[in-house]
Amino acid sequence: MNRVQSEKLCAEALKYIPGGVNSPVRAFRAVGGNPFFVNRASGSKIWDVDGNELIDYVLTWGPAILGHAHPKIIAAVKAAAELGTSFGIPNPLEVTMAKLICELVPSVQKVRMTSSGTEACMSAIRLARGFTRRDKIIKFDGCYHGHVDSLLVRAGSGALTFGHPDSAGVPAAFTQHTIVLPYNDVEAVKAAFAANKNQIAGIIIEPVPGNAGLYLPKPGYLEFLSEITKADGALLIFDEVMTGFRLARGGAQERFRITPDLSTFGKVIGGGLPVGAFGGRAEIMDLLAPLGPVYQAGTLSGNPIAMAAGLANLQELLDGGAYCKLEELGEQLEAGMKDAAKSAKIPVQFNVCGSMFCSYFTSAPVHNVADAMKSDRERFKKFFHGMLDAGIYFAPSQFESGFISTAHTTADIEKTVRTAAKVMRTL
Ligand code: KE4
Repeated sequence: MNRVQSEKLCAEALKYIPGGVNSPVRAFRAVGGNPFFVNRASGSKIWDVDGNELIDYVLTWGPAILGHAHPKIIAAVKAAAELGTSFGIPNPLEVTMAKLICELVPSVQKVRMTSSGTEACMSAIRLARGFTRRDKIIKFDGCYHGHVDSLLVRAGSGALTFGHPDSAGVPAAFTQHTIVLPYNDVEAVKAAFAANKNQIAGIIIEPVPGNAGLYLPKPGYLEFLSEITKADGALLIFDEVMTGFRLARGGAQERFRITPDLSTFGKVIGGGLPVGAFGGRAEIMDLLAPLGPVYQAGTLSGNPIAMAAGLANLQELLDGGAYCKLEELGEQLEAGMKDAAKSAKIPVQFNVCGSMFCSYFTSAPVHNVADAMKSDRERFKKFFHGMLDAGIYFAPSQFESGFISTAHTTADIEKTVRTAAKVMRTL
């Protein structure tokens, strides 16, 4: 595949941007080679600067759930931009967005917008500590909640990809209150609470982890976390930045019928523009400034253009059969990828939850990051490039989730699984 222009841009970018990228996972370090550059996208397709068309299963890491450049989002952004790009003064769209999130997610009685998922998670942790007057936080290895100092401990996504799950530059003092446990391990959580009675402010968890590839909560695991936090007076924080409004209208908490105390959101609610949010019971949220003592702020929080894009995304998702279509496409991809692995006679664990998925090249099931680390990453690299050269873009790391949009067609999925069968035979 001709990537001359991308290579030129990459060389230029490396002069001015660390690693040539504004976010590490884009750098292809996990799969080798240089990233391609994109300047156009529509529906399920992206085009790189050399004109190569690709079926996109990264979808800007989740936000493009309707596919790229959806006409209703573009129109909403244009209309909002005509009226001004930012006011720093409350605007009506912030109220519309807050009301919609509260309607869709019953556990959220009040919500505060931010400009990223990192900010949302950082703020939710601070709020949980302010509400409980406790310091300790439990997170799970392989889960990623943005690049918050106190949570960059055995984190997933790029941190895991680059082998720095505990980032440099984070003083030990900043993580001394962070307890990291294996995901899907009930006994480990029981032991942590027993050893830290009435000291844990909360658990923050990706209900369906998508930052070490993708794996699912074991039956009863999320219910157990809800019970043990309630019993100890700790809060349960669902990080739904990736799963929110994707795995169901009300996110993973609707899909798995769990009521967390706080939730964080991002991606889908921004329709591709910079947005995050965190919300929960009013008695907790009302501790936030200007009402209460927990400070949190943001110049561009609730930005009118981001609100317009996010609202257009959500409203379109709610209007039609989007969620049924996402489930169907996920099932089609799952069936096809499993058949491809069988025909190629190589061990693949294809994990899927609705429209999120991941292929692990291993014969053993993957239920946590320790299992994920056993997968054959050399095979993953070859698979990634084989698919890319055939015009299909999967996430450039074993430790990321793939995404499907309502713009993906049956033909896209058929081409993908047909190609996968061919590429897997070369691995
Ligand atoms: P942002 O600060 O990147 O908007 O959100 C952080 C975040 C928080 N929680 C979860 C569950 C997330 O998945 C993320 C961000 N996801 C990554 C993809 N794995 C963003 C991609 C990137 O870092 O460039």
